[in-house]
Amino acid sequence: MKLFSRFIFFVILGIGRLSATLPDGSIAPDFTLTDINGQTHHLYDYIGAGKMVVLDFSATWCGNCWNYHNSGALENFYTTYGPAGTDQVRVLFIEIDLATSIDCLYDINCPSSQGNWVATSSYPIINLTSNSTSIAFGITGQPTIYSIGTGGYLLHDPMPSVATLENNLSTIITIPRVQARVLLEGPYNIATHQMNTTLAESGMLPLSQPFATEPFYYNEPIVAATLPPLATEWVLLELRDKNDSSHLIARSAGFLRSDGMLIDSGGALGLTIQNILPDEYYIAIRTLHHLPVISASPVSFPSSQVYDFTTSPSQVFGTDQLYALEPGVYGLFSGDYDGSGVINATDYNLWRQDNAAVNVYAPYDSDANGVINNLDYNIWYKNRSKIAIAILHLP
Ligand SMILES: [Ca+2]
Ligand SMILES: [Ca+2]
Repeated sequence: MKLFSRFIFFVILGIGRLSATLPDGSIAPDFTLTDINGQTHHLYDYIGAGKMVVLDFSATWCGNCWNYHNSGALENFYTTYGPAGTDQVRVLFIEIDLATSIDCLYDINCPSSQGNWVATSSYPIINLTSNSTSIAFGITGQPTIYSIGTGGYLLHDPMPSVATLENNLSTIITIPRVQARVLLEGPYNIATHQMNTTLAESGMLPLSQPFATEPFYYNEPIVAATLPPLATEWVLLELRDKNDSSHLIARSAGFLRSDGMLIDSGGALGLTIQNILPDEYYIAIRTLHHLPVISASPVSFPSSQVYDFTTSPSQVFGTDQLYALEPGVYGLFSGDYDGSGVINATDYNLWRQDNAAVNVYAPYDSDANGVINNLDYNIWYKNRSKIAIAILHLP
């Protein structure tokens, strides 16, 4: 039985492409699998939620697998860092031999099985009914154990100890950030070469992201406990498909610091993006009142680099999409009060209906100072008929 099972396993794998253990740093292929208790497990959901996922590809007849299983390393690791512990980790045992039944996992009427695998495992057990997952993960022997971190990167360790797994946890779980620098025409101050922080200083800048309304409809509850130092204004970040920049992949909201650096609601540089695998993406930036822009080309993610929208008009896609704030320094055009991507009479009408307000946080506040007056109109007038590239227009 044991030999027969092994024979079947390798014959079936042999039908697929030549397999090899995936090299460290590969992106784990996605799967959705159902465990022996009927629970489904979607790998990218776990990765997107910031969990490290450990996959133990084993077979019930495999002696090395049984020895490793009984070392308790995965069990101990799961107890400490799994859902009942710090909740940083998911562990999945994946039985790869299609010829072994669920009974073999319980060592019932299965002479080839090394023992009762279920009794010594509090983490989920999956009994594969197709080889597609084994093939995708390049399984050529067992056990094969992968640790998968945020961003989907995987590491292969033959039979990792708890210490090795803890090291993986500390090194591969870093939630990637998008880093960018953006200046806004309205609050930009030529004297200081920074953006004014008048909204924050006057208590007008909200703690909650303001993009839930039309036309953005971004409803993530992003709230700052307190305003980060030097926060100028909220921005909405978009990641778009490298092959089709009209395709929105993910969004997040944060602040621009007075020097243009994108910061999160806690003041840290960059914005975290959940559920995003390493790839290249276009970066687009929206605000309540400035014309949106998108990077000239796709940008690697994750990356330690800051994408700087301020250094040249060629940093953005399209012509005449950035305003020269001063020689060599560029910012977004102000005056798009309805976020449509076009500066026109519709925006002017929003300003006109409330053009003498003080102490407000309003999209028709061109210069983002909490006061609505002719200075805002003047900026709109200068920029009227400016148009963002079509894929950024919002209805
Ligand atoms: Ca508009
Ligand atoms: Ca104003």
